[in-house]
Amino acid sequence: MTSTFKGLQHTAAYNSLLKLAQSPFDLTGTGVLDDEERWRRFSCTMGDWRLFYATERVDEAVIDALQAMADEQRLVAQFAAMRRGAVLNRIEGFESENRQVLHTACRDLFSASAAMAAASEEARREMDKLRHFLDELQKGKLAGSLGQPFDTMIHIGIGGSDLGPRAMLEAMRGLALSGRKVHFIANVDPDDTARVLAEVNLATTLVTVVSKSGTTLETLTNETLVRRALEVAGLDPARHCLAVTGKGSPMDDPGRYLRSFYMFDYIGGRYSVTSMVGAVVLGFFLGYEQVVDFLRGAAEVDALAEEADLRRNLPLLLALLGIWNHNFLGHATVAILPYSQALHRFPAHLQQCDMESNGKSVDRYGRKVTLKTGPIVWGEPGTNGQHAFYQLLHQGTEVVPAEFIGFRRSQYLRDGEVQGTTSQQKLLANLFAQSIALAAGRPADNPNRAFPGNRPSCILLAERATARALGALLAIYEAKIVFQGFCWNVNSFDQEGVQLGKVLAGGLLARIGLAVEEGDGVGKIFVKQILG
Ligand code: G6Q
Repeated sequence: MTSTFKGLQHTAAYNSLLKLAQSPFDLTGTGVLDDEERWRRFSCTMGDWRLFYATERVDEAVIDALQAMADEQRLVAQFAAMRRGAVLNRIEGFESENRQVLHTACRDLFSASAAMAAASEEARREMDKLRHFLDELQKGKLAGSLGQPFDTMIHIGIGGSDLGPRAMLEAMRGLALSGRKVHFIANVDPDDTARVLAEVNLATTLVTVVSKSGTTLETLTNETLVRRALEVAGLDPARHCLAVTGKGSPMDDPGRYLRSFYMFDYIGGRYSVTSMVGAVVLGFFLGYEQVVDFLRGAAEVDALAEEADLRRNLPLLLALLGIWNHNFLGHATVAILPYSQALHRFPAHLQQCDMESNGKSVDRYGRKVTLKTGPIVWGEPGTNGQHAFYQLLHQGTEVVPAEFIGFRRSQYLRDGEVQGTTSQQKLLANLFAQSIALAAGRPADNPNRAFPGNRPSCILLAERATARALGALLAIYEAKIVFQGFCWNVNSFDQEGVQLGKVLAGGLLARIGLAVEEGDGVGKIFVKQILG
């Protein structure tokens, strides 16, 4: 079989990198981290964001070899082809989704010539519908079925239809329109719905049901529960519910909804934040202009990620530093550590986006991979994490590469000096000190108080958590994940493991009814032992 794409182990640079990994750069050396030139050289700016990677175990030779690997694998060319509509969601020679990958088109609305004009045109149409809808809301032209204006939104969706929109909405709470409230329901646990219903006034609530497939058990169940609650409250669900779904899905039934918005089969769920999946709830909460800024930030990164020079392409750099840590230095996980309360759900979004994309064992030709693919991604906001799992980061036997994320200024711009410093200064001092301490370590005669150092990390820094900076951050990570998938030569855009979960639960539920009468093995155990 002739393979257009090759995994990194088939590149000439792979062997150079293996050799370099035998004696990686020593960060514990005297003066290494005081060297301003090292900090300047190992940093990269893209739009609102600056990446500092002086605290990674790299030198110029490693970066040169990573560049050679990127060139050999044509990583940037593949990214550019993705933006222009190449059918990359496929496994060659086997049945697969066989689709284009065009989440970038959702935000390619700002340049004169979009990379994929037809898809951007569809995105533009949905954005126009959204603007019109938000305008009507703002002007009080839309009201609930008892005539009261809407001030609350319940967003129902799960997985890609929940995590990204929720992470980004949480990240922008400080920018919300006054008086607007948003709640999320994802879990099929009835307590998730009950908790939200107990908190809202349904007469002033819009319910956005988000499901690309329009068939997801959790979402349809929660929609039904909320519709029933609306009816019990004497309200007409068709005047309170909005749909965001795929064209032609079972939910594409405009008569049942006040408005229907669409996303398209070339947008994967976990990459759908900048489609209507995220835009409707963000628009309600923040207003249309902030959504435009958010998309603009993402679009800027998408265009800049076509830069071939690794040292000037931030997401590519982040991706290849990750490959260096994972495949060459052998670290199994990566911690995402935002020193920002606004980003408290961002690690959860990346868990999905990264692990669902690159948690794969066969390559794009269906062959078993021979190298480790996606790492385990986890994290929590600092400084909270410092009082919890950082013990393991500093002294555990598992070395965990860390990606710190921070902002120079707070989002609310409300801060106060306590004991001579502001909270923002304390927050950033902690971020910086942790990165340095992990890298430099600290020798001590008492082995229990010694810190080995040489634990790699990098820092992503922006001025403030604005809509544009957050759109850019989202796109940086989406592109990082895509570049890594290209590097491992896996299809980062399907999710058979998730599909399996959907089928498994459905199958078991269908058997409950039959279980007792027909003596069905697993069904019977479930009914007797689990349901009780
Ligand atoms: C994302 C996955 C998955 C999906 C959910 C919800 O990439 O495909 O997390 O988003 O299973 O699917 P629906 O949007 O179709 O309800």
